[in-house]
Amino acid sequence: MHILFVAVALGFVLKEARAWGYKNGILHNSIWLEQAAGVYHRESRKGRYQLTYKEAKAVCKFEGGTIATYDQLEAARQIGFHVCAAGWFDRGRVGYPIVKPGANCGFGKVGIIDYGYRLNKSERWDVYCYNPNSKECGGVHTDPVKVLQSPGFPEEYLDEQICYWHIRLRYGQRIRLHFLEFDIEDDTDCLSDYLEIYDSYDDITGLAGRYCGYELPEDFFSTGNVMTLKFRSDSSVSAGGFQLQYIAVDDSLHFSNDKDTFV
Ligand SMILES: *[C@@H]1O[C@H](CO)[C@@H](O)[C@H](O)[C@H]1NC(C)=O
Ligand SMILES: [Ca+2]
Repeated sequence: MHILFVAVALGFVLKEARAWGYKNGILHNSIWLEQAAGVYHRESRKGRYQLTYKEAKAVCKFEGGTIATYDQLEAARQIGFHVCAAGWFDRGRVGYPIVKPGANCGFGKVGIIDYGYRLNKSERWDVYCYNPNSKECGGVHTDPVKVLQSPGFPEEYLDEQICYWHIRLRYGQRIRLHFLEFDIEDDTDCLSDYLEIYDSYDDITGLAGRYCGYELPEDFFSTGNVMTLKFRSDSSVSAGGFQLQYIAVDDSLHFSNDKDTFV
């Protein structure tokens, strides 16, 4: 009885820890995209705090969005969007949204931590983007079995989509992904359009594979009870899209992934 209790309590702790992930010391809640009405945080591929204002706007545009306004960021924050990293937003303002007060972030305050309008637009920060078109896909999924598909499936997906599906099953369950249809613009290294699988509850840690082209990916099994899928399409050339089913499997069954199948 006691052991069960500890296991259940640990489950909650793990869920919490996974929902709030760290990357480079940045506390980052990435349940956000579907909750935050299209507002999301990006850093440069080179790492934290590398973007000038001009580059920051280009990053958002590349993903089919725009740089977020203060009001969009605040609206997102009010429904749980929390990132401990300063980024540009509209009109050269810099700040970050804090939901949970913490000693190491936001000076113990809650709200938009506002660095104000920067006079020097060559300063380097991260960025907050807004992409309202991405609201129609993704989401948080807790059903034990579900079919997920690219936006608009079975029609071809549109350009400039970004979708995040966060799957969270009961503690003690794992997730089996099984692909039914797969057709994403084919290109070396899948730089144009892609589906990414993360063996974690965010798109920060646990990247397990990036897929494009028309070969059905192998089944994938999560390590724990959470998984994230990210789909992105660029500004030209579409394809048929994808459809997959995820299925809850009992943790006591030992499945493993064939690492050779990962791109
Ligand atoms: C503006 O910021 C950049 C990057 O921090 C710095 O190199 C540059 O000297 C600053 N320019 C002025 C005029 O302060
Ligand atoms: Ca494309």
